[in-house]
Amino acid sequence: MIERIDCLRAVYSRINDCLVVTIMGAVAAELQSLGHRPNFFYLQHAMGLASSTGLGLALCMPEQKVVVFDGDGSVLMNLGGFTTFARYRPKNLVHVIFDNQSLLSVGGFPTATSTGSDLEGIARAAGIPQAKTVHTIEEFTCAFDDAMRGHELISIVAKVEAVGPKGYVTELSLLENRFQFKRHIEKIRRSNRREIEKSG
Ligand SMILES: Cc1ncc(C[n+]2csc(CCOP(=O)(O)OP(=O)(O)O)c2C)c(N)n1
Repeated sequence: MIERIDCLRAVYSRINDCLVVTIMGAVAAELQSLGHRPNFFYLQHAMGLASSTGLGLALCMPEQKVVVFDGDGSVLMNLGGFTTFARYRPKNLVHVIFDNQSLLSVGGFPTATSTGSDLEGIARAAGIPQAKTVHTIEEFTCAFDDAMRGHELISIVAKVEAVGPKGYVTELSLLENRFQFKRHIEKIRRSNRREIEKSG
């Protein structure tokens, strides 16, 4: 089975120009270990709501690609998120769920995907026909690249091992990340406004 860090490493160079939102814990620490950037926001505490944060950003900034790195436990906590995704279908949102079948960041308790619940099936039934499950780095990279090129909402469920970094606390504080991300969004908005003014 593949490891999430290898998936992140495989697509790290492709997420320079989008807004990236992650859940807290292992994913956030792994992405930061590859190198933090001002376009990355690691949502702390509000488990389940990275997808909703990504949806809000995608709807507010339709010209901007938004990538969410989610977890199975978080998604299971906010299953209604799929139905809201399906209702608004933002064309610029790429939803990646790393399904390690566990709440790894709090000790590894098994989630419902370990007993057969199928997140791709749930996403499809909620109204996201492009949902797909991947099992290899090649499949993951291919699905991610297609999603980044495409103009359709997609949820990619990557089946990964329940392994992560040794620690989840990083040097970047929540507030620092929050203000940096906000400034980054403001910069994009200013530059978009300038483009519109230039084109008359
Ligand atoms: C509302 C709420 N409940 C519980 C927690 C504690 N918590 C933090 S991370 C986490 C596990 C997240 O699991 P998953 O989304 O599967 O990601 P993984 O840790 O496996 O990468 C939990 C239970 C929280 N932060 N907020």
